[in-house]
Amino acid sequence: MADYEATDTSLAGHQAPYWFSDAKFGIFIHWGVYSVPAWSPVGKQYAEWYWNHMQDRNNAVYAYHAQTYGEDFAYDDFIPMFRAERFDPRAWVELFRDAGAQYHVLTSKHHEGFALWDTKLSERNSVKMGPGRDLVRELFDASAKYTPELHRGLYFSMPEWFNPDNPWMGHAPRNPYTLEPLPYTGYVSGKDYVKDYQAPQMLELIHDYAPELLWCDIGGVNDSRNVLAEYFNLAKNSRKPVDVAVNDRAGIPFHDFTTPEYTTYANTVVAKWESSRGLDPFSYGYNRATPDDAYMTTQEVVHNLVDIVSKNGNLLLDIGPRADGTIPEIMQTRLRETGRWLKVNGEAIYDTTYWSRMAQLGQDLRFTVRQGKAFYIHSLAEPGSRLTVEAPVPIRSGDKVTLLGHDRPLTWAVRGGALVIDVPGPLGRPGSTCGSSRWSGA
Ligand code: FUL
Repeated sequence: MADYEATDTSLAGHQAPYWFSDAKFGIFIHWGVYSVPAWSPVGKQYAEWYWNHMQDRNNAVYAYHAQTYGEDFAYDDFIPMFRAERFDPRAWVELFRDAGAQYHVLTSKHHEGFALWDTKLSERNSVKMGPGRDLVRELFDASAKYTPELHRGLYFSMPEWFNPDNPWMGHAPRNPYTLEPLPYTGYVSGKDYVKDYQAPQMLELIHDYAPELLWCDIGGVNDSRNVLAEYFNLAKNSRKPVDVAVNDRAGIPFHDFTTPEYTTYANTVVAKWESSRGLDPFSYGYNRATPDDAYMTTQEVVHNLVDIVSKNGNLLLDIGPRADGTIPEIMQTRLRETGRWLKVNGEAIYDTTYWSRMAQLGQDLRFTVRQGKAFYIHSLAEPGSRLTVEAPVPIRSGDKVTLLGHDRPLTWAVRGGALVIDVPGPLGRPGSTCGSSRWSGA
């Protein structure tokens, strides 16, 4: 196949790779300078937007910041407090693996413009300031070494709110209380934002870190046609070709998948999609104000995952580490419990496809298929001793029905056009009441 060209027609020939379609479950990590203040009204707005929120006198962050740090304390004064001193990349990736995730996506740079890798395009990065470490490199190296089965992705914000060269968004930094101009720490202005900075940064990531997934954000001004053509060609022509994926936020029409945020699609969408959200009720970055009992329960995670997978999506579940690099206990617990559910039920999730006739939504049932091998019924509600499936499902006499995690086959019958399965006791397992039954042709 010829190389990709920087045109919409040529890029349109690219598609989400199989690994991505099959992976179903990834971990999103929002980590940056915003992890230092890590505050927002709970469940209302994203904590990683702290800098933006503090500029607005009507936002709770504006008052909180003045009260907690003082009006003279600039956002960039948080940079030296971002130290990552307890960051243990091996522990991170092993946690992701134990969660049953198949890929991870770290914010290489969020809208605050602070890069977590050793970018040569600016000193506003984690090697020159703050941690003094190349956090992307360390995570990727640990992942390649200890969890080679996980796919490695990077989030990249196309605009930066307060980059003085960014023609499209925001304004150069100012003290929100006095409106005095402030420096954009580590950055020398006067560049062409896209040509001299944004696109070369993306290419640095692509060439030096080889992410298998590029999770762009916000779009806006860009040189994405050229950047992505180069990305695809590099992946395709490398000695060990890799299949890479790009989302729909690079600022051009082309994409491999769409990205509903803190929401999912109501029905099956045949073009590949991935829904992201935090374990936090409404934040990707860590919010110190969120009480443990406001986080998603494991049952909610599992239900979300099953619902999304049954409609052809992936779930990219986000955690927000603290500034020191530790992952809050509640997030670790939720991930490990999800992993325990997936250990038993993963065969009904990974490598499956959606059932063309969709979910039995009213009945809290979801379906997935392993082509030619098995059909899975997921019950999001506790069915009691009998599970009735009214939706037309592909069962024939002689087929065997089992409940994942139980050995013995279940008895079933077709009554009045509905499939009725006898259920052996409650489906509930610690942290989850989602049972998946498999049946395969006898
Ligand atoms: C959004 C960002 O503004 C949020 O902070 C977060 O990164 C989310 C995944 O994408 O557009």
